[in-house]
Amino acid sequence: MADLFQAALRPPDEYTAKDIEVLEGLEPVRRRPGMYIGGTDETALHHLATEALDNAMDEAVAGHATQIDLELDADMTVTVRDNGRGIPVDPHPRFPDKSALEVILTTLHSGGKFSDTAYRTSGGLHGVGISVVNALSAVLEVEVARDRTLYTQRFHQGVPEGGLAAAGRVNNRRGTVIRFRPDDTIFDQGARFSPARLYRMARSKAYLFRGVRIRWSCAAELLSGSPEIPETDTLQYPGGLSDFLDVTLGDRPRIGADLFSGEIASAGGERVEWAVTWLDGPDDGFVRSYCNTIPTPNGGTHELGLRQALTRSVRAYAELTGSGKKLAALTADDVLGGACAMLSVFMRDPQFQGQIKDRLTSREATRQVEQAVRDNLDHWLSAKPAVAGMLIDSIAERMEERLRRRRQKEVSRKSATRRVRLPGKLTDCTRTEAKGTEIFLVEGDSAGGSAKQARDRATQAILPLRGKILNVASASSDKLRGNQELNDLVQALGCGRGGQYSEPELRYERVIIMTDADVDGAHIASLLMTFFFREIPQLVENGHLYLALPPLYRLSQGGLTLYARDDAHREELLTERFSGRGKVETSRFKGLGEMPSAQLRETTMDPERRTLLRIEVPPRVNEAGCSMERQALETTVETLMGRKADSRFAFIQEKARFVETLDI
Ligand code: 0RA
Repeated sequence: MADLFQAALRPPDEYTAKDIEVLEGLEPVRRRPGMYIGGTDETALHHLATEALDNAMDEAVAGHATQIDLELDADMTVTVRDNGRGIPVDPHPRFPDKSALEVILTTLHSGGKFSDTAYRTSGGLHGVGISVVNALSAVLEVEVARDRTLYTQRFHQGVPEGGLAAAGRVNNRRGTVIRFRPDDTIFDQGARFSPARLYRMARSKAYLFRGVRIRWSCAAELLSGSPEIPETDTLQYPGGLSDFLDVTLGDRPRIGADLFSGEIASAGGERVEWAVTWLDGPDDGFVRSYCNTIPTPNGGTHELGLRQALTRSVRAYAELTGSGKKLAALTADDVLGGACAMLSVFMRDPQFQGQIKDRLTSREATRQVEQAVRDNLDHWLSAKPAVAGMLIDSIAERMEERLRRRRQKEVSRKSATRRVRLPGKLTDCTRTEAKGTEIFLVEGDSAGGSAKQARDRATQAILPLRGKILNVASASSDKLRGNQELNDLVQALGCGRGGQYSEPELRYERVIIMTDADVDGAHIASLLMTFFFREIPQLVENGHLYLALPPLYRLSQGGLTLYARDDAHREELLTERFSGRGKVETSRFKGLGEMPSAQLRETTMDPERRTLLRIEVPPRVNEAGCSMERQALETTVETLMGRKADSRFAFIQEKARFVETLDI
């Protein structure tokens, strides 16, 4: 095999038409690697290994592989081997002249998941796909043992060097080997993997999925700088997340000897696993969450479920045992502050958000996690009254400490003279530093009134705007500068605009556009987004701009109340969540101003329960110099919002075929 591998370093003997097509397919990846792996630095380089390992992990999580090997050679070749089903080698249904394997390795986003029955839960889908690893490798070699036959194929910078070859018979082996050496010319520091980083990554995967054994091996000469990393190791942890917490916490003092841990699997192969313990003392703990073994450092819906379950269960237990008063002002942060928690979910077709997809947004995860953890914690607490008592005391202490700090801050804030002049219409929040605060831009005074009632005074500010604001894409610059409404807005934000923008002076962490769930609301939101994009683009680029998603309908039947965003969502809820028996009371909100403040809080403003959309824009420049994606966006904004009505008209005509229902 070593010889074959050497041979792969030679330039390909011949290019066929097929190869050229493939080259075109992966060319964007080589041209702009940053778009696919988040940069060209050391972290980005390690994404290649993560992706290869995630693919093998998928096969294990789906129940088809039990063993994975991860090897790092002295020349920075990485090998990932699994004993799964083997990547399919038969002709691909959509490209009959190519094997499925070749399509998976040379097509963006095919990722092997072209049939959604292949995986029950899948991490690789979230990743960029093994084709990206291929595109960015000087050499990639794949071996598949399937149906007693060994197949091999090699690629050079993503281009096949010949077709898939049957390389012999194998009797007692199946699975996939991916062996690659990243392309030195792509990465800033060349292809230099850190053995420690790879080892830790493999170890965390083994903790996260206790059904797998990962064998590690690394060329000895790479290990001189990291004595703590073994040359070879077998990573297998039957205790899963609990083992991880035990090892990580060592002998730091905890409340109670036993961890609170458990696992709930549903029939469809979806699973929730957790391990939680609380530190004894004032130190802060941590929450680490994962979906399909992929870290979600930015949390998301699954973490929300955990927070809700822990908070509700602790509160209920305190009330049950007569110490409810002690926890009267309890928040999720009080409960989680001292907790060390590991949460791992496995789900089919997970949805992620964010530039590096590190936040889970699948809605159903919240309910699944909350239910699983809640029931178990209720039992756990009642079964251990002594531990539960200590826990409640410790959480109460945290809560008291938080209240004390808040009172102190309020006193010091009131005595400080305010330096900034703020517009009269702004209802500011009481917290003075920007972190954790948000400003809601709302449509009209009546919605502003409701929002004021619904807000959290400490962290949420409200600025009502007078209906339709100026369209900055078609206004003259004089008109723009003289516009009181927009000047007030900039004043409230504190950060200045255009070339004067100053990030540290931005007075809020999030700027949230909250308009009615109707066409006028959508228009106002578009005008505001245009304003920010044109006048304060840095604010958008830095991820501060959001859209709130208020519901359009409230549906209730018996004790069940649900909110629907739009007509389609209402239909979905009516058929899936309500029973056919009995009437479902439906009310349609005419606007945010009409909505009772409790409902506005619950559906749209409460950070624990709402959904926000973050407005993301491509960066102005990227590795290739000027960003084409950004250019395209500028053009779209000009077409849709600019002065030329005829280009807008052309756009509408061209896109009309995508309209499914027209609500007029
Ligand atoms: C697509 C379909 C099937 C398996 C795989 C991909 C697969 C991909 C990788 C990547 C690394 N190891 C892998 N193992 C399997 C399902 C094939 C079938 O139904 O037999």
